[in-house]
This record gives sequence, C-alpha cells and structure tokens, in this order.
Amino acid sequence: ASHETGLKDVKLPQNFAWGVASSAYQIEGAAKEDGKGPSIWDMLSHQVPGFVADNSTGDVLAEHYYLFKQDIARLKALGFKAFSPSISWPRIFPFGNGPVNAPGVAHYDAVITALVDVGISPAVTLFHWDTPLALFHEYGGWSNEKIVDDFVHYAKFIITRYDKYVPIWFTINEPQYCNWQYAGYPAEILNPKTGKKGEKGGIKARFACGHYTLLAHARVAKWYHEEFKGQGRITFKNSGNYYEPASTAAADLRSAQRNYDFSIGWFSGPWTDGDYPESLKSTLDDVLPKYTEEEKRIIKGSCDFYAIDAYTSYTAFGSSNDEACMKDPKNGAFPECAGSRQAGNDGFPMGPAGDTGVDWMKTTPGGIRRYLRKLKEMWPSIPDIVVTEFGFAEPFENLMKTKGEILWDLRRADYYQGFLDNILASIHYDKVNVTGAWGWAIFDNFEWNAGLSTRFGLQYVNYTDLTRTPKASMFQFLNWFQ
Ligand code: PNW
Repeated sequence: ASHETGLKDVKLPQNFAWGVASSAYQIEGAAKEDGKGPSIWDMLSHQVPGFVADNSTGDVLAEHYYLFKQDIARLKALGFKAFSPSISWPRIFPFGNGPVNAPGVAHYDAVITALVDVGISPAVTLFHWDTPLALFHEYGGWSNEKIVDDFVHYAKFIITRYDKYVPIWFTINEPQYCNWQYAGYPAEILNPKTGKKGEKGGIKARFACGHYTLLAHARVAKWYHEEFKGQGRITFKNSGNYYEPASTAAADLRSAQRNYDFSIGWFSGPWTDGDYPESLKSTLDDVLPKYTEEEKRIIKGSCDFYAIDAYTSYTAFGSSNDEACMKDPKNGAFPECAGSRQAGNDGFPMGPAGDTGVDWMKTTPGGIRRYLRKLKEMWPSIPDIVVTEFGFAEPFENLMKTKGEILWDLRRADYYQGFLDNILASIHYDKVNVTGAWGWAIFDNFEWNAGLSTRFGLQYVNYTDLTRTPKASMFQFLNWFQ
C-alpha cells in the first residue's frame, strides 16, 4: 500500500506485472558444469587482473543452478506471482552456434517447470551480457553483424520451446552498455586476432554493437509476431537514468537532451521514429552504421512495450566546451559531450541520506515519476512502460542483524516504498501507462566489475554456507503490493 498522501486508496491496474529479477551469470555459478561453454565474463573475470574489483568470478556464486528449486519455493512462500530470470546462451549453445547442449536445455526445462508448477509466471531475458566466448574470438562478438544470425537462431530455439509458459520476453538486456560488456576489448586484454595488448574495441565497436543488438532484437520480434505468432509480448530492456536540467539555460537543456540521446534515445529512436536521433547521426558521422530501409521497417514498432531499467537521477549541465567536444573525437567526453552529476539535495527529491554501495547513484525515488512523464513526452507512440529494474546496494555495514532471521536495510526499504509510491503517482496523477515494476535483485549476486561485495539483493547471500536471508526491503517491497 502506498504511503503517498492522497494515494492510500488508489489501486494499481489489474494485471500490473511485478516481481524480482536476476540474470544467469550473476547468480547461477556452475560456470563449467554440464557442458556450458565459456562466456566473455568467464574470460574477463579470470584473465584480466583487477577487472573485477574483488577478483571474484562467476564460477561459484549463490549456486542458483543447483538451488533453483528452493529459491523458487521461497518466492512462492513469500507471495511472488512472477520472476524474471535470464537464460545462459552458452549453456544452450556452448560455442554460440553449432550443436545444442542437451544438459543445458534440460536445466532450463526444469527451471520453467518448477516455476509453472507453483504458479509463478516467468518473464525471461534471452541475453544478459554473457556472450559466448567462442563468438567473441571468432568474429568479435556483438561488434560483428554475424552475431545477428547466431542470436536469432538461439532466440528461436528458446522461444519455440517455452513460449506457452512465458508471457513476457526480453531479447537483450541494456544494449546501452555496448562495448566491453558485449564486444569491446578492454585495454588489458589481448586482442585474440592480433595478439596485441592494449587494443580497445573503442567507439566503432560500441556503436556497431548497438547497431547489431537492436537489429538482432528486431529480427527476433518480427519472427515472433509474424511467423511464430507468439502468445506473449516481446521487447528489450533499456538502461538509462533521469536527467534534470540544472537550469532553463539552453546549454543545460541541450545537455539533458544529449544525455538522453546517447543513452535511451540511441535505441528508442529507431523503434519509435524509425532512425537514430539526429544528434547521434551528426556527431558520429561514419562511426554510426546505417540501417537499410528494410531494416528500419523491421525495427520500427518491434517492441510491444517500453522496458526501462531506471535506478537514479542526475542533474544535467552544459558548458562552453560542448560545441568543441562534439567536433573532436579525441575529446575524453566524446561523443556524449554533455555534463551531468548525481542529483543533489537542492530542491530535488532525495531519498534519505546514505550510501548506495555504488558510485553511480544516490537514492532519488522522486525522480522516477518525472522520468516516466519525460519518457511519455519524448516518445508519445510507446504503448506502455515497465520499470524492469530498480534497487540499490545498501552496504553491509548499514544492515542491523536480528537473530539472523532478517536483515534491516532500512534505507533501501524506504527507497522501495518511495519508488513504488512514485510509480503509482505517475499512473494516477500523470496518466502514464505503467504496467509493471521489477525489483533488482532476487538476492545478492555477482555485480560485474564490482564483484561480490556490492549487494543489490533483496535477500542476503552467505557465500560460505549459501543461505539466503531476507532483508527488510524484501518485505517492504512485498507489502507494498498487498
Ligand atoms: C544493471 N548505471 O546494470 C544490470 O542489468 C544488472 O545486471 C546489474 O546488476 C544492475 O543493473 C545493478 O548494477 C546497470 O550506471 C549498471 O546507471 C549501471 C547503471 C544502470 C544499470
């Protein structure tokens, strides 16, 4: 129930989709079991010293691969009706393409069955950053158009098998992080083709990757809609935060707009308006690949709804250097060329003071309402919006422990309350069609470069005995929907 004044008796729309989310590489562990092929994250975490802050890897994690039945039973007991996992591409196709790995398929058969048996509805992500390493070595992963066919092949296999159980499909998680998460060569890594150190995929790989992720998504969606005639809805997950212009000065407004263009606009323009935002085209010139007319047609309208992972808010400001930056690819801020800082306290809605455990966010639950309104304003053609991830990593020191049964992460409990209140206010007062909200994450997980000590979970994971302990925010989240 909402605490927001005036909203106590306001109800969410029927069929509002809500639950907790996760991703395969971040929780499964069992990275070398049952015929799974390596993904780029197995390589990055093992072979690049310091790439992951605490040098942890995905080899042994919460072991959801083995403990999924108890994890699902817990979700059921807590009262969840939906869960959003991702499927590991290299478990299904160890080499990215080629032979199917039967034990990998059997595993996800068992997971889907376990969910369906207890009446928990799966919202499944097909790709959450675990690119099969073989494809990275073969042709540079997502920076090469060849990956489109390989992804489509994998996606068709999974969707054909599970569509009757899966009402929501996410093809790709957050293509905004194109580059090292998908395709690029972090500076420390040997380029497998040339054997040289220090070669970055750089800006070309970044925008090629973006280009092919969206194309791959669109090809799957077209097949899903027209040929396969799937029963569910399909989209991809955007990542992007809210930008409040620091003032009404033209430079600040332009900065906010450029921040949007280069985050969510990069992928939202093509499927709503039919092409990349003008600012991307004029700044990036021939670094930005071009879609053919046929591709534009396939991409436009390829999303059944708008999915946004929206964690926090920034204040956007322009500077007198922006014009020069936009013309000079050697500039460090190129191509965004737009300033921003984490939203401060000055008149901006803030959650309680406190560390969020990551350096890229403060708790700004009020920002989500402004952001949803802004999304609707920028792309009026989007049918409805789902907030597919939100949360933060309350540091362990902030947790008060009571008899080991529940951990009191009070700041995050407050953040969840405020965030959900603001989504409800957005629906009720601003008439934004928000149809779902997913908390990140089901439990603590491998937080990519930040490793294991950054804990986004609504349950605490003890990595020694693998117990999961609910945090207060888990109950706050659940109670909100009662
Ligand atoms: C998402 N930002 O990444 C990912 O989808 C998850 O896998 C991850 O665990 C989660 O959010 C928490 O980080 C993001 O800088 C990374 O705004 C960075 C940002 C947003 C999302």
